[in-house]
Amino acid sequence: MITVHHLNQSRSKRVLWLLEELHMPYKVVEHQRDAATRLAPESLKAIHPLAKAPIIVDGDITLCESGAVVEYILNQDEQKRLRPELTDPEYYAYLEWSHFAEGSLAMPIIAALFMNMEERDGKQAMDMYMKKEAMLDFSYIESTLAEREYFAGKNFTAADIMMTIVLEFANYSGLIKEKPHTLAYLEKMQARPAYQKAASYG
Ligand SMILES: N[C@@H](CCC(=O)N[C@@H](CS)C(=O)NCC(=O)O)C(=O)O
Repeated sequence: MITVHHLNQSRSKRVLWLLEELHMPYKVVEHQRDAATRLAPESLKAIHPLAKAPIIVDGDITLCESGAVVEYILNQDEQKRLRPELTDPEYYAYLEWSHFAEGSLAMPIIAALFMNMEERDGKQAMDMYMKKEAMLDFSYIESTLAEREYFAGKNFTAADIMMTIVLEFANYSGLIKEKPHTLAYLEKMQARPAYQKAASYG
């Protein structure tokens, strides 16, 4: 059985959510962020040298990096759900959005969370970069969600699980407040029972 090392308010919600959607059995070990630094505790370092959530352990395999963990779990699913087949026209949209979530979108969003904690004059290189990235990324997301129900197309896939968590971080920083399709999509994802079960871990 898969053991999920879950850090509160973190990307490990993706893994719990996916396991809930697939009705796969799992065990959760909870780790709490340091209240002052928000960093992961030493207990996570004992599981994997990177000490970043999510981490799963399944027999001899210990795996971190949420995108890799999601693919690992999808590979275990005999019914092959939540990832379009290679021959499905939705496959490459699935692939692009799954990678976009961590490869492109996470960096400016996490940077925004930290920048909001500082006094800034709005003229530094990072502020310029953030302005450009935020406009580009969230306009692309908004126009995609204006014309399709889910990121890959007509069907809910694991790409939605990858994207929703970073969109939640973005919403927290006020980055999508003028994006009605993105906000409606976020609400729809958060209403899914499997999401709610995952969110109940904190
Ligand atoms: N790209 C990695 C990011 C992992 C990551 O940064 N996780 C955060 C939680 S969302 C973490 O463990 N932070 C605690 C720390 O860095 O001490 C992934 O998708 O798994």
